This record gives sequence, C-alpha cells and structure tokens, in this order.
Amino acid sequence: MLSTEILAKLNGQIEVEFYSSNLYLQMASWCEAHSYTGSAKFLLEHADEEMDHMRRIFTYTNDTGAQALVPGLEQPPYEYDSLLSVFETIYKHECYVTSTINELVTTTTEANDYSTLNFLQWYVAEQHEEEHLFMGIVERMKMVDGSKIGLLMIDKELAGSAVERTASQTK
Ligand code: OFO
Repeated sequence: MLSTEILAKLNGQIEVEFYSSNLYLQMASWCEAHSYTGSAKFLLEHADEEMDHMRRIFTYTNDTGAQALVPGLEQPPYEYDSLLSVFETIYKHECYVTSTINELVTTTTEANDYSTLNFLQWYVAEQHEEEHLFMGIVERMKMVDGSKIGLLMIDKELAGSAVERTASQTK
C-alpha cells in the first residue's frame, strides 16, 4: 500500500511525464514548421515514449490499489529561436525530470517502500540514457556553429536514429 506522500509524488510524476510528451509534441510541430523534418520525426517518437513512461507509473499506481490521476493540460512553449535552442531546452528539461525521479527515490528509500523503489530503478537508468542522448545532440549542434548544411545533416541523422530507436524497442 502506498503512503499518502508517495501516492502524491507518483501522481506528480505522471504529470511530469505527460507534460514531457506534450512538450516534445509541440517541439515536433515547431520543427515541422521550420522544415526540420528529421527532428520532427525524432521528437514525435520521443513524445510517444514519454506517454509510455506516464502509463507505466499510471499502471503501477493502480496496481497498488491506489488511484492514479490524469492531470490538466498545461500549454508548452511553442516559439524557439533555433533548432539548437529546441534541443538545449530538452536537455534542461530532462535534467529536471532526473531531479524529480531522484526525489521520488529519496522519498521511497526513507519510507522503506521497497516495491516502489524497485519500480523506480527503470526510470533511473532511463534518465541516464536520455541525458546522455540529448547532451550528445546539443554538443553536435554546437560543433556545426549555426551552419545550415551542418544542421540539415544532423536533422537527417535524427530521422535515422528515430527509426533505430523504434526498431530496438519493438525487439
Ligand atoms: Fe524523458 O523522461 Fe520520461 O521519464
């Protein structure tokens, strides 16, 4: 059985994952509108992944006999200066998500809630992977220093990486 505090935090994390999905969906729309079609594809798939992250917590919470809550919608930002600023925003956002997961881990450890602690391990690993992924994209974008050709090459690469990530998840 979940404590009131842990239930509130799990519902808070459902909200964070929902928002992440909407943020990436909105960013995909910005990319599409600015002809970065590879990045749009990559971000659409990432938005789906975030919905999956949300659903995992939703299911876990309900499986304990508690009630998972669907949050209200908050509109994500929809204007960006450049493709680089889109990915810098994502990297910053993922670092924030890591901090919310870490907070949950601390709370469950202090409460001796080993079941939730065990459930959260998947998120700890996932956040490490996502921070690494987005940090790499930001670094490569900085290397091309605003060159249109360079950005289009990275955009094309991102379209390919969206396909690879989907294939590895369906194995
Ligand atoms: Fe990309 O963050 Fe979910 O967990």
